[in-house]
Amino acid sequence: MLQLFYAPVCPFAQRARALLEHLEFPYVPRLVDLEQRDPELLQLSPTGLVPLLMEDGLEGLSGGPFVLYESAVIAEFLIERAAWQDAYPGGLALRYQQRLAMKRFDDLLVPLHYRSMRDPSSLSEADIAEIQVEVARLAELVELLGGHHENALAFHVAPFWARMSWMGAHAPMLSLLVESDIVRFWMDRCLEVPAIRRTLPDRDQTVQNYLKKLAGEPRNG
Ligand SMILES: N[C@@H](CCC(=O)N[C@@H](CS)C(=O)NCC(=O)O)C(=O)O
Repeated sequence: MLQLFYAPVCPFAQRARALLEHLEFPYVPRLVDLEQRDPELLQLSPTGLVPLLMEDGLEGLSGGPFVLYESAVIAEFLIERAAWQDAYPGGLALRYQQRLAMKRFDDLLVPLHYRSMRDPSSLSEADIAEIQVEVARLAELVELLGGHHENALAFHVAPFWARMSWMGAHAPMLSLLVESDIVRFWMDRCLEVPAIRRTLPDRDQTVQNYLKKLAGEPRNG
């Protein structure tokens, strides 16, 4: 049986939870309080982060339980296990452009999003130019996919898009993403996928959490 350690507020964890639901895997949800260091999670994962997926029907390393952490890896595991054919629509080139966009989303856009929420003035001209290149590539990709929005790329970005749009003016990255109508409309449609919509956290509580966290953090910390 699969078990998922998650926190509703966490967009990375939502990726895994929404995929579990979309692909109709039976699983045990294990709610984690991010304010407390969960001893079981810390024992299972070297990062101590959510999401963490555990499967007691598979063998882990060193005779331990089979665990996966890192949302992108968990997503690949679930996609492969469900043999989800539509996860990456298109031919070879298009499939790998989607994977590349997902990697750039995590490596570039997500860190800059968090950093710019903490300190909007930290976004340099070079950062903005880099973001704009990725947004333009994403728009092109969405067009090539004919707007298809029930795929791995959608589950990857939609949890962040929801939270970012809820944060409004507190999320400087938002204004760069909405420069592309194609990207904005597509991301809004991704939020209509039932498993993504169902696994969204409470909006007001999430915004309050972020604001509290931002107020408590040093601006360049
Ligand atoms: N790269 C990781 C990031 C996961 C992550 O940052 N999770 C955060 C919540 S959104 C967490 O568990 N934070 C708990 C902590 O820092 O103690 C992934 O993709 O799964």
